[in-house]
Amino acid sequence: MRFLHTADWHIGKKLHGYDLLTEQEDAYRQIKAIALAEQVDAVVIAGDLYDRALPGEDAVAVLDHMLVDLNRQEHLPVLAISGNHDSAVRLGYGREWFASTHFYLKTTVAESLHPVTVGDTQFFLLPYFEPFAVRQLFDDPEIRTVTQAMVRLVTAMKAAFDPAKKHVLVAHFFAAGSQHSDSETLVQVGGLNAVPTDLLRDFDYVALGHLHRKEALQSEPTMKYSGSPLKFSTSEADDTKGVWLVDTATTPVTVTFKPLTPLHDLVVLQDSFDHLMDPQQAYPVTKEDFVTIGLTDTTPISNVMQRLKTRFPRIIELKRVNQLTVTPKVMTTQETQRDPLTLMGDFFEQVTQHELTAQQQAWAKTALQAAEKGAKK
Ligand SMILES: [Mn+2]
Repeated sequence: MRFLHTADWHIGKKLHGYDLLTEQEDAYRQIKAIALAEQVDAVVIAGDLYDRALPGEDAVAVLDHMLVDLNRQEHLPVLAISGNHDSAVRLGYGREWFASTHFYLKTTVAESLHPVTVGDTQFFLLPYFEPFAVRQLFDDPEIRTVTQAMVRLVTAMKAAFDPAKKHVLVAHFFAAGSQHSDSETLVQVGGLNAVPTDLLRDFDYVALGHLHRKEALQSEPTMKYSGSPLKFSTSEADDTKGVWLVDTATTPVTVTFKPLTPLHDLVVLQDSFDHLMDPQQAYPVTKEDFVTIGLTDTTPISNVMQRLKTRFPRIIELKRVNQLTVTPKVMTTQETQRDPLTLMGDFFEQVTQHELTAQQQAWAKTALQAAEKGAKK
């Protein structure tokens, strides 16, 4: 059989305040088009369907429409799990009815032990979990870490392996050795929560969600993060987002990447303020693209964000790339006793690498005089 592996849709997510529903709907249409063109037998969504445990009404309507379209209109089996951003209880509502149309949505660890079979493959659908859930399931107080929990879960899953079938694990966790990006919730990755990939060797493929870059886990050709369909942070600006197609007919399984084209891209521009504002300068962005700007200027610029937004309306981040790191110079007692205007001029020069202009000197003088007058009162 052939299936499509995607994850981390995060429906309802905002990018630095900008709504992404339009972009998410566009990405969904592309995913569906790939699923239909490639004649997949199932679509796997490895968690984080929503961005929040309590998604907004618009997000609920959008995801509902996507799932109805995929499963009821196109009759594609859908295999999904809850991620750490989803509420297992809220997302899991109705899942027993959904199964009647081959929409398998698993939100508890107990359900992961009963595989769903599609064609020649058994799918073990393991939602995001905390160790206590597995401790309760096996009634074993010794289970304290995610790794201990996985050892028990994998043993139980293997007991359900049909040797005539291929075996796929769908899960939402941090696999040891993976790299994270800025859009993932950091408390959930790394350290004690990392699952060693050695534990997962008996699966023919591991369809992971949680990390947002498909390159997050490089060392294992049959254990993959699909990554998110959209770029969710500046650290993902150079990524190509997409989905994996997995063919189970071969051993090992055959994995192919299918890219998605962003409706509105996330682009990093690095340049001086004057260049960025110059209408003669062309940049590879549209008015609707999300832009992170790295300003090369070292001098202060007033209303910089407001002015840049007249040219790039959807700025998500503004950074100074040549920010000077100033080490205050040690002054002699004599130097500290110089007049305030000279001291201010020296300081300004240290910080900006520019001398005060005549106009700035005049302003400084007026301000100092006013301050002195105030102090004497
Ligand atoms: Mn996620």
